[in-house]
Amino acid sequence: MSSEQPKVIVMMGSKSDWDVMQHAGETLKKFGIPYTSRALSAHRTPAQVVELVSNAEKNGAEVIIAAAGGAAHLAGVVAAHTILPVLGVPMSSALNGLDSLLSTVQMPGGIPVGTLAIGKAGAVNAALLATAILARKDESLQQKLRDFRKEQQEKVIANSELD
Ligand code: RP5
Repeated sequence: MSSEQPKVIVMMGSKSDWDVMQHAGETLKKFGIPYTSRALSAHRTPAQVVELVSNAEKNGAEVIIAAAGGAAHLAGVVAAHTILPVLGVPMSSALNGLDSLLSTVQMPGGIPVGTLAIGKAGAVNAALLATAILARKDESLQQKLRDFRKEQQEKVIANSELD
């Protein structure tokens, strides 16, 4: 979490998701984006989820990332209570995250959840997508995204010879 007003809220259904979701936080930090992270569950703490999400817009948040595993309804519940873009990250589970993926991605038409990959890749990509959304009205963030892509490309090229 940073001291500035959070632009991104990183929510997850349980503290046990943090090992993976910290990668979303680290990625947002890399881009200098103020965020807050909260472990709140759609079924264990429904009132707290609704309170946080329904005040998010007026508190200055612009994107919400919501991660959950198993019967993963957190992202859908979050999306039901805000018009902010909601990015869902399925957590690994007893069924290797397939249940989480389907629960998160299969939103009936009308309330969208932009769903990313299961686990760490999804956590990182949710943060990158949140960055891209914020970058639409922030040129310095656009440049940071370009620099990030260039660095990534250079690393792959530098290590492309395998034998
Ligand atoms: C979900 O159940 C959480 O998002 C987590 O992925 C999973 C297991 O939670 P714990 O039992 O570890 O708290 O609600």
